[in-house]
Amino acid sequence: MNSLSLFAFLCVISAHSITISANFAAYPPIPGVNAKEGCPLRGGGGDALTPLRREVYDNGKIFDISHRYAPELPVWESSEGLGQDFLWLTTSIKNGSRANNSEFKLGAHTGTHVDAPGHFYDNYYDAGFDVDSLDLKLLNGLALLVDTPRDKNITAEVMKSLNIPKGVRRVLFRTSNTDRRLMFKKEFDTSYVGFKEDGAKWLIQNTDIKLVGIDYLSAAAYDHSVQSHLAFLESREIILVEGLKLDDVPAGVYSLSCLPLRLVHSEASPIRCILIT
Ligand SMILES: *[C@@H]1O[C@H](CO)[C@@H](O)[C@H](O)[C@H]1NC(C)=O
Ligand SMILES: *[C@@H]1O[C@H](CO)[C@@H](O)[C@H](O)[C@H]1NC(C)=O
Ligand SMILES: CC(=O)N[C@H]1CO[C@H](CO)[C@@H](O)[C@@H]1O
Repeated sequence: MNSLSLFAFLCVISAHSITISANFAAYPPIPGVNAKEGCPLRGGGGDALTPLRREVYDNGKIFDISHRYAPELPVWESSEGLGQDFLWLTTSIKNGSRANNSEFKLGAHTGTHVDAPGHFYDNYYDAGFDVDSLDLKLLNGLALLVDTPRDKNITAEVMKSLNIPKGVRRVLFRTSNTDRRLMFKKEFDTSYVGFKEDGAKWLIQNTDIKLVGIDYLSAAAYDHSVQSHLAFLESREIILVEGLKLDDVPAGVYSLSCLPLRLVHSEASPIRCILIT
């Protein structure tokens, strides 16, 4: 028996005892507590001191669609990317402290993030329409991942051609930004694909979409940055999730879960999003 199958064997044993104690002790039976889930891989590391970093969990059951915060992450209108200095240790074990303690500093629109209505409307900003006021019911629920025509920005014509059925409330738009791996290039690229003003207006007038996800730093095309944001955010009903990582995820319907930080007074927040099949 190699060490991996021994480990799996021990997992089965301990999972059995979890089920048994769940039935007889203070806890009600916990659905889904089985050998696999009841025995986490000790932080994913196994015996080698190497963390497991994943994009996909459980053979495609969960897709992580947020980008990592790392120095190469592109930043709006910067050629330098996020750089090394956004995260640092304030006390460290190497310097004699009992623990490592880090601090970080990020623009609120860095990486995979969400926009609140206060982003482009100062009256909404003053009135407190911040990321803490965003509707978690909209940020979590059934979502459609669609591919847009690769040679175009998202115009009214493109929106029309996508034929997104009425009733669909959450759509993640995968564009050529994903093919071009723009979120993996530290130099900000203005030629990314996003919504033109007429595309944004068409979506608002002709669909029930209230959550718009996109695969680069802005839902709006660069040359319509202001116009498209104004259109999307005016009603305060539409949430923009930007900078999503949609690589290697089949198009289709998923259960989307997105959780922003409760940053009071902030018009944006980093957001962790996953798709569950
Ligand atoms: C460790 O101490 C050195 C020397 O005082 C200092 O330059 C460095 O910034 C410290 N680093 C951390 C992570 O505390
Ligand atoms: C999308 O619009 C940007 C300007 O905002 C432009 O640079 C880019 O070439 C356009 N992309 C396509 C595929 O038309
Ligand atoms: C456990 C842990 O996070 N250790 C880190 C403590 O800080 C040093 C740098 O001073 C890192 O190298 C360790 O990985």
